[in-house]
Amino acid sequence: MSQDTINRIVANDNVSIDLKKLAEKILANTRISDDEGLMLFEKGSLPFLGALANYIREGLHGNKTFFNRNFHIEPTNACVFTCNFCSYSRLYAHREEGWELSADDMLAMVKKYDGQAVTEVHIVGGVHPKMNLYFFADLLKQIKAYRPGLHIKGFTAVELDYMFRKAKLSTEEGLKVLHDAGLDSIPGGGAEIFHSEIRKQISDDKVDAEGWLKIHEAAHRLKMHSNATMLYGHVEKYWHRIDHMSRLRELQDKTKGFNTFIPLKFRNKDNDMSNIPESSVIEDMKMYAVARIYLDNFPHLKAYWPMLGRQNAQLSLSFGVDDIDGTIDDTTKIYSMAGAEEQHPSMSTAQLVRLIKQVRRKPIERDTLYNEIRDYSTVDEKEIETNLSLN
Ligand code: V47
Ligand code: SF4
Repeated sequence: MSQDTINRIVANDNVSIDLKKLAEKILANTRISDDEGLMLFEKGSLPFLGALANYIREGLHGNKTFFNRNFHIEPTNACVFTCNFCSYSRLYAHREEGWELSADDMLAMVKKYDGQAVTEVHIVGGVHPKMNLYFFADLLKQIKAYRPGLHIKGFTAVELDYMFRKAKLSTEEGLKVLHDAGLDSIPGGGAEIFHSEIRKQISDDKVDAEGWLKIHEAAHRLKMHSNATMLYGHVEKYWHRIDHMSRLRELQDKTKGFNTFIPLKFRNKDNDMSNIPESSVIEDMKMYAVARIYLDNFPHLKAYWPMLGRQNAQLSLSFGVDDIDGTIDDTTKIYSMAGAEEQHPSMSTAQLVRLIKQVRRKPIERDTLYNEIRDYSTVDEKEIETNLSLN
């Protein structure tokens, strides 16, 4: 977007003086306050927010849009916790309705990708009382022994907190056991909404905000990177979202260990919050845009396509997003069970590349840490068709 277009949007008569002043601050790359973030949510129109978020996105990454080749392993959906928004877990007492994979099953899943250029495995699941720290440390060692180059991003702070408490280890000790066994980085799940007023209503019994942040801080101190999520669009107010992002921005100032922020849209099928309507696409795009503007110290903003759908993921690339996650290969059930349109989420590299090119962005394959593996913008359609249809 040209500077002229931005100026025109910002100078529009319908934009209040306060918003105009705020836009000038944002265009000068100055950090905005919590109150200003709230003003964006409450008063910013979609084109206004989109123009500003896109300005920041293009300043950071130009047209580059990142994706990776990955798959998930979900060890179990039995869970000792009872988050009201979760459509996926089965209480441990009813685990016959779910699955529990053995270490051999999970290693077999890794072996399925022999000869395929995947770079990351994402391991998360329910919190199972018998799958303890040492079970997972052993699994990590086996995966690393089999495929040393595969980046293992695994276990939300919720799973980690439970494992460490059960093993009677401190956060630092527990993380060290897993890191030494092969854990490379930590995904962003389990953050939900930090503020206790909302957390009590939606996920009362798992690790609290302080515990979640402490685990990510300890991981960053061990030089492990991590991501951060926020589950939005249910009972929270805009100010709870700002409070959530404020705590993340503060920790990021201290450690610089977060790679990407991932707003997760609440999906309402088959869970205890099914009476709550889902947010509109306009609200979703506003969420991305405000996140891009507010979180000035997060290098990346991800739209997780299995949750949002392909077309909305494309749209989000004009609202601050620079990353759409990966090939996935139909290996996650968290969102399909919660009602996402993608019932079997899987995209080949060619499909991801086309999706990004269709909206005139530059597809860049990355690894988990955003090292660039390949720029596909100049690869011709024929090669994409013949060589990239496989994962
Ligand atoms: O913490 C569960 C969310 C998260 C629902 O780090 C739901 O790269 C919407 O964190 N509606 C786990 N969301 C998944 C996760 C994640 C996903 C992709 C990439 C990364 C990353 C992390 O899924 C949970 C929770 O916030 N979730 N149920 C639901 N009904
Ligand atoms: Fe368990 Fe995670 Fe579902 Fe909560 S969101 S019930 S911790 S699987």
